[in-house]
Amino acid sequence: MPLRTSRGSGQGLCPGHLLFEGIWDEWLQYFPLLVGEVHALLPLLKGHLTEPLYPHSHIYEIASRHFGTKASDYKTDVERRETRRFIGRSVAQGKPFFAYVAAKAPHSPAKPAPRDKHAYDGLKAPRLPSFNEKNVSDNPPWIRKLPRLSTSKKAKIDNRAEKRAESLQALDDLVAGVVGKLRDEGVMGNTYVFFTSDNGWHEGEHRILEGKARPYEEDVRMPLLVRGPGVAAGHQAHRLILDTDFLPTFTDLACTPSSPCDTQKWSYVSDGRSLKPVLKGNATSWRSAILLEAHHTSGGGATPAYRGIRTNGGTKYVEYAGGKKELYHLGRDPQELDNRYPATTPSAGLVSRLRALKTCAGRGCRVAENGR
Ligand SMILES: [Ca+2]
Ligand SMILES: [Ca+2]
Repeated sequence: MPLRTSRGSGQGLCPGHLLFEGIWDEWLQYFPLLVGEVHALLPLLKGHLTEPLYPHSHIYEIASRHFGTKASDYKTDVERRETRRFIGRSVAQGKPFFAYVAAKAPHSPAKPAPRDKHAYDGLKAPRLPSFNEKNVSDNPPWIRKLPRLSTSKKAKIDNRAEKRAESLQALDDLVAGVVGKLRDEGVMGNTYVFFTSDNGWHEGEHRILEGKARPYEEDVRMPLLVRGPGVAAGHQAHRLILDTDFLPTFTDLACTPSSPCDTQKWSYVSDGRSLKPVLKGNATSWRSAILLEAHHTSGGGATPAYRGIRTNGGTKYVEYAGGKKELYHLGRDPQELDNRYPATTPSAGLVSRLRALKTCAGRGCRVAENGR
């Protein structure tokens, strides 16, 4: 269960060369850019561009290549083909390889591949108990002021859900193509495959039409699927995982005595921790709480900046800028329908632990997460 946090040095896994310098010597790297702005990396990195599924461009090291609008230029398909080519080339050269394949789908505009555009005609978004939440009298004012979803709003949500599901068909093809290539090349027994996402998404839950970056489970909880040597098939691990864990995990798995890494160049303390013991099923201790935080979130139900704690026991306590608070017990209220604050106040221990998490730095964050 990976959850997002941005606390600390901010050095997690990012699509750049710096953090992995000295480990891998060849890169397959995608930077989806608008045609005509291939060299305009800065605005992209600042998040000012939206990325269509096509036309698009990919940067191969420092060279770039434009793609058109033919069916075969569909972005997810290009990524599947190029990743397979990269794997084949790497295996032929007998080199270790790392492919960070960050597909755009199902992100907006969620345009399906032509072959898939009727795959889920009529699909509706999930109607979770929190969908179009009936009672928001317990919620903070920015949720309270959201009207119940109208018929046209629900239709908009459903239309997007249909397109998202359809755009994911090509992603299924990508996953099958990559795993199939690893198998065909005979390297599956020595390769780890991680499948996850970078954020959750609202589709009408808590009356929020769309969006992310709030402290609710819809926003912060994502699947994490891993296969590889020593990972037992079907094993499930219910641990608090953060995306900052990926960098230390990948380096831990890749840097072995027979394949050492030049880690002396690293001048930072990772915010995350290696998942290797969790993957192998032999973790003896693990973090028991994490920090949730975000700056002001715009969109439906604009949310002030917040910092919150989520424990492995299922308690979530959030403090917003301006003084509003939310407290949920996920064990008996997994949909977060019943904010217990202020009828129930958080324990002093929980409050002080949140304070420790939001003020920690470097190795101190590990202590705060462990709670001892
Ligand atoms: Ca359709
Ligand atoms: Ca409620």
